[in-house]
Formats: sequence, C-alpha cells, structure tokens
Amino acid sequence: PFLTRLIKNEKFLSGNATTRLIDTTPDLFQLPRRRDRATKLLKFLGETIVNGNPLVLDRPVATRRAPAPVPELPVAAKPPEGSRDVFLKSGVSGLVDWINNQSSLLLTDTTMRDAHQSLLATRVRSFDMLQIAPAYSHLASQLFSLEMWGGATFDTSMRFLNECPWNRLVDLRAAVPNILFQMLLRASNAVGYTNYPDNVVRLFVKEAAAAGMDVFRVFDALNWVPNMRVAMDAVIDAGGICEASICYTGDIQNPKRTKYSLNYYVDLAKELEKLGAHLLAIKDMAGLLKPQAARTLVKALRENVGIPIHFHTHDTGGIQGASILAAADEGLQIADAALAPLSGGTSQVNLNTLVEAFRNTPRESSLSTEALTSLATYWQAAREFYTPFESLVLPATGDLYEHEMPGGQYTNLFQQARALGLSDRWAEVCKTYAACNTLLGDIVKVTPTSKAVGDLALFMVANELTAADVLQSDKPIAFPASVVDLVGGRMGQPPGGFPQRMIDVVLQGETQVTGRPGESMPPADVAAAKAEAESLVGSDADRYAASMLLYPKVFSDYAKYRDEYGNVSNIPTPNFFYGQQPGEEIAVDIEPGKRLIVKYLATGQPHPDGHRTVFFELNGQPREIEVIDKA
Ligand code: 3PY
Ligand code: ZN
Repeated sequence: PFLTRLIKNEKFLSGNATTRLIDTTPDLFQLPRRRDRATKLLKFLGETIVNGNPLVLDRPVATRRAPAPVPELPVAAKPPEGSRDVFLKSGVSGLVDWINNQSSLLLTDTTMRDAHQSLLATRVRSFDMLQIAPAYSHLASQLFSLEMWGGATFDTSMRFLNECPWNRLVDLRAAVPNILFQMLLRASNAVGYTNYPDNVVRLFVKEAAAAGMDVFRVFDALNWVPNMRVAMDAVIDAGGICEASICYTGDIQNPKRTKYSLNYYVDLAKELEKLGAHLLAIKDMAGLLKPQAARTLVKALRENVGIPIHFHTHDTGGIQGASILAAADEGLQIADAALAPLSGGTSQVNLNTLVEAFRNTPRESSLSTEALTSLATYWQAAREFYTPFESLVLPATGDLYEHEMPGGQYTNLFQQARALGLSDRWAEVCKTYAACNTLLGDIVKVTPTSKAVGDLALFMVANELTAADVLQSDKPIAFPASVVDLVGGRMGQPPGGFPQRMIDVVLQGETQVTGRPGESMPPADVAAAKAEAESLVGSDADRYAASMLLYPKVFSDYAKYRDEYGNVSNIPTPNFFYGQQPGEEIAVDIEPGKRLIVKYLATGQPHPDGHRTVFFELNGQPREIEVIDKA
C-alpha cells in the first residue's frame, strides 16, 4: 500500500521527489492504521457470528433486531435555538440570567448517562445515542441539558463496549449543537475511582470542554470542599459551566440525624458559591430527599445562595416526583429526569409525565407532549436491545433510608452479592451496608466511597463478621483495598474524620493521609502519557493522554482491540451483540459518507485445524473470513 501511494504521489510522479518527500508527506505512512477497515469489520462480525460476543455470553438474549424508530424531523436544516445558543452568545452570566428569567421548571434529560448507568449497567452504546441525537436537537430544544457523559460512562465505553468516549462526545456534539451537554465529574476522582494528581484532573477537564462539554457537575464523594476546588477551578478556567454539588445524605427531617443538618447543607452551598460555582446541584444520589425535606432544603438554599439550583434525584423509593414538585414550589430552577422507558426505580423520575404534571401551572415547560412521546418511543425500543443487561427490579422499602445506597449502586451491589452466592442474603447485605456506614462514622456514600462501603458490607457478610467483631478484633483483618483507601484518607476527609477505632483496625499502624491527596501526589508525566497514547492510537491529541492517565490498562486494551477490529461503535447494536443472521444485510458507516454494505451468507463446517470460513458479500463482492471456532 505504501508503494501504491508513492507511485500515485504527484511529486514522485513529476520526478522532483527527494528523500524529503517522505518527511513532508506524512500521510504516505498513515496508511497501515487505516487500511483494511472493511476486513477488520468482517473479522469482528465473523467472530461474533461463530463465537458470540463475550459481553453478552450467558446472559438473557435480546430478541429485537428491528431498528428503534427514529421520529421524523422537521425539514428545517437548523434546529431551533436552545440553551447552548444562549451560553455561546451570552456566556455563563448570560446563561445564569436566562435561567433565572424562566418561569418554567427547566429539565435535564439523563437518559444517555445516569439512567442507563442505573438501569442497564452503563451499557448503552454510542450508536443508539447517535440515532436519536438529531431528534433531540430538533424536537426537544427546550431542554436545559442532556446529561450524556461522565460518571461511569468514560470507563465502561472503553472497557466493555470497546468504543472511544471522546468520539461519543464529539459525534453527539455535532448532532446536537443547540442543547447544553452535561457531565458528572467526580472532582479529584475525575471519571475514575481514586484521586488523581491535579494536573490529570485539569487536563481531563480542559479536553472535555474542548471536545464540547458545557456543564460539569462536580461533586466530592465526602462533600469535601478542598477536593472539589481543583476540579471547579479547572472547569472555570476551561470556560465551562461549573455546577458544584452538595451530596445529600441522612435526613434533615429526622431530629435524630444531626450530622447532615439543614445548616450543614446551607453552609456547604454558600462555600461552593463563594468558590465560584455558577450553578448549585442538590445531588441526591440515593433518592433520600423526601418531599417535605426537599421543600425545606430548596427554600433555605434559595434564601441563602444566589446561584440557580439543579435537583438530581433517583426514584428508588418511588416518591421522588413529589420531591421535585415540592422543590419546584419553592423556586427550584432545574430538575433532572429521564425519558419514560429509562425512568423510575433506581433511575431518575419520568420526564414525560413530569412535564405533564406541570402542564397548565406557572412552572409549565414548552416541551411538547408529542415530541417527548416520540423520543420515548425510540428509547422503549432501544432498551430492548439491552435485555442482557437488565437486572432484577429491587423495590425499595423504608430500609432505603437506613442503608442509603445510591441508585447506581443498588442493582450493581446485588449482582456482586449474587456472584458471591449471597443473593439470598440480600436483606442482610443491606443491613450490613447500613452498619458499615455507622462504623465509618456516617459518611456520604457515592462513587467511590459507596463502593468502599459496599465492598466492606459484602466482605463482612461473606466472612460472617458483625460490626462488633470488626471493632473488637485483636487479629489483623484483610479488609478490601477500597476500604483501606477510604479510611487511609486517599479519597479525602469526611466531616469530623473517621472514627479512631476504625482507623486503628483498618490501617493497622499505616499512616493516614490527612491533607488533600492530590497535594502529595507528584504531577503525572503528561508528555510521556502522550507519547504512549500516540504509540497506541496513532494520535498525539491530548485527550488520549488523558485517557492514558486515567485508565492506562483499559485504554491500552481498548487501543489493541481497535487495532484488531477497527471502530466497532458504528455497528448496529443487535449485530454488535449477536452478529448477523444468514442473508441479513447491514449498512455500517465507517466514516461520514463511507458506508459499507455487509451481507452475511453462511458459515462453513469447521476445518481440521478448528477454523471455519465465514462467507460475506461486501458491497456486492464476495469476501471470506477465517475464524477459529472456540466451541
Ligand atoms: C457516579 O459517580 O457515576 C454517579 O452516578 C454517582 O451518583
Ligand atoms: Zn445519579
């Protein structure tokens, strides 16, 4: 291929080529990586047809193959102006004024992030988001924002779906130019599970903003402001919209739960406002903010902070719609919700019916019923592709307010318990989770602290340990690494610190980090990460250095996969999970305007060496792929 390019090169043909031609014409060399995208695609499809996709192996099978119905769009080439146009034209302060001037309760649609993170193990693929993205842009431009990135999506898109999170952001941005994009940023933990050096957090935020992210919801898993500061400053410096969060835990209505009081939240909010937050999020990750408490909290926050308030909650307990309504009565400006088919339970409140609840009230939104129904119809069908990742619905009872498990963790921890053979002891796991929280001094539980509490709960149930056993143990206990990290201060400090007895038992003499973990970490070597990322993906873009620094192993595995199979994110989901059926023809856009038509014909009998030949037609031409049958 290099020679083919060389003999087609004009300079070379003109006879004026010098040895510098190779230096000045770098794309002569860019061929190998881009070569054979079709072969890579056929290899992926062939292997999936013969051996299945390991991602869905031994899981319930999705039977839907028909594409999810995309609503017809208005003929206008340009979508209506939306919140992002306000931001681009008038900046953050213009946007804040615009928010304050709305009579409607503004809404964020979380379908493409938290909803599938909470219901479908974060497995929704870019393909299914991109199909419906233009419809959002044209039909739902009145939304405040789309939450479509951050949280677990960064990791899982590479780790499980073998796709690039940056491409998801860039492609969606191109498809939805008018609505603000929003992401969840775990402060110093960025989109990971542990504190990173400050320069990694800054690099990541800068790249995310450059790739099209607008609103960064920054939270710290212990509500520890020093940890939030670095991320907040990074967002402000990058020109993003800084939405700082107070994570809600406990119960301000319960006179016995005094640690996380109304004053605690109001003081925290005031501090975040002082640090330059543009918006304030009430991040109710476990759905604990009861309706009357929501009223009290929003009222107090409205009286004490000037920035707009954005309420995020999970409907695990089934009554969070009432909390949004109560908060709206007190002047809440923005609420999170998810389109009907991905709403409810551990996910967000139903956006479609929430909009109708406000219809003909002063907080009515101009979002149209029909438009939202058409988006929901799409997601109803698209959800069917993800049957393998559906989990048992675990109805919360009053015990939700005891264990306070975040929506995103609830089903996940159940799966972990099941994997350990503890599913029959789920009620005990929940009780132990609550006991662990008490052992740790009553802390905020959200990624990554919630993971540590969950790990501890499973560890204690599996090893038949009670809280008293832990506290009274005179022998060293081999606690899970996340618990040692947490109590060791590597996730930051909870209000009041950890109980001394837990420090002694867990750290066994090891010293605790008491300052901000990022302060004592040497800066990461960005240049080295950049070079390594370039060797893996052939691009020195800083965003890949960020991927490398955040998830070295996951990113390099993804890069290797991509070398072998190409970009698999453009394959329709049923074919991505299950390959093709004989005679089935699919179109795969390998880049804008470059479409491959792949028809699967048949698979031959195994050869003596274990290979099978898979027969395709690629753009009408016969093609064969040899695949090892692993069965
Ligand atoms: C995350 O950190 O991913 C969360 O959704 C926390 O609520
Ligand atoms: Zn959430």
